[in-house]
Amino acid sequence: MSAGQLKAAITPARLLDEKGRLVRGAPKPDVEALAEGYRKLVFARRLNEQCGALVRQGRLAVYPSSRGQEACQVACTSVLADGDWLFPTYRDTAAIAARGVDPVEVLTLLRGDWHCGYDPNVHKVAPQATPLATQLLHAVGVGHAARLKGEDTVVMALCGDGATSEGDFHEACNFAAVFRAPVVFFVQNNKYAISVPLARQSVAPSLAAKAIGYGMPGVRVDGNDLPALEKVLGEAVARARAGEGPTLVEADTYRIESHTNADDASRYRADDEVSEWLPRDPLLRVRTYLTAVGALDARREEEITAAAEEMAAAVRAGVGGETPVDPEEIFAHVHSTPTPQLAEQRAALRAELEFEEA
Ligand SMILES: Cc1ncc(C[n+]2csc(CCOP(=O)(O)OP(=O)(O)O)c2C)c(N)n1
Repeated sequence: MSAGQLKAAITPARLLDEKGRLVRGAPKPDVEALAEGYRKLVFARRLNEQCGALVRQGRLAVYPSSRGQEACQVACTSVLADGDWLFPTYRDTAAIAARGVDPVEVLTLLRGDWHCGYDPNVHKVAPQATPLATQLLHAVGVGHAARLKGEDTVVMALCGDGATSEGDFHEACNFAAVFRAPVVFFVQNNKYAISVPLARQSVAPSLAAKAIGYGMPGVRVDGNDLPALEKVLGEAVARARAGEGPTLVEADTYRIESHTNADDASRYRADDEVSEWLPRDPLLRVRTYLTAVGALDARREEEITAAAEEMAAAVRAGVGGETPVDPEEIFAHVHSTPTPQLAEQRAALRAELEFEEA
């Protein structure tokens, strides 16, 4: 890209305003596609709620909720073709489900199992990454390899605002830009990295502005506006597919709940701040718009709610049961020949378990 084509994106792109009205001059969204998007938003919200309940019941070890970020979760998958890849983080369970993976399979990892539950190759969804930004390098590798093989695969790589401070983020962006890898870096800027607010994370004019340094376009979009997200991400995907290289997209959104169930957000942010974001709810905005244009009525709303309830019941049934866990599995699948230290630890654990059983 020439220097002239690059400029810092600061004002987020928007199609629907906070009251669910089309912004002046915005193209009218395809109502059928938006209605389907709304169904997915309701499913994502219901999944977040259900997982929160399962954590409180001790059925899930941990759940990083994407409540408030559901439009990002839906949009980043709806713009992908079947053969494209998604590289999610621990917070992107709802995105993986929106991609079509059975939520029960997705939740295997968060139940504390050692494998990711679903087959990444079948769904073209990488395992959820917990180490920050590592997945971005893997995503670039997959995209670059596809390009070398002459395939038109696009890779959607997700991360949070905090992850943009990682070295891996820098390396991934730089490599992708230099080699024109077909990657969309999608940063869900939810304003916090656990307790670290954005202001302590970066003083760049925006996170999208970081793209300039790598020589790729950076776009900022309202992360609670589903049609705007689909437009911006869709354009980035088309660019990548056409061989024009990566794009950095920053979604301006907010993490409504705590980082996880193990965190108490009231210790580092004011309730007022959360209250300010609640009316910007991504579901409300689409619901208001669809209702106003006559594409959503009480009957359709009931049908969607009933289907989401069915999904939640299936999640409860699938995750609810006790699964026998073999504690020795922690030593498996690491080395083909265990190190002497691991063998010693395994023997010590076995002796302790036998002692407890006796
Ligand atoms: C390399 C690495 N360092 C630290 C952590 C601990 N950690 C887990 S989540 C998190 C905050 C990440 O914030 P952000 O990237 O904004 O994503 P969010 O959780 O808000 O979705 C941190 C520091 C980690 N998982 N990996």
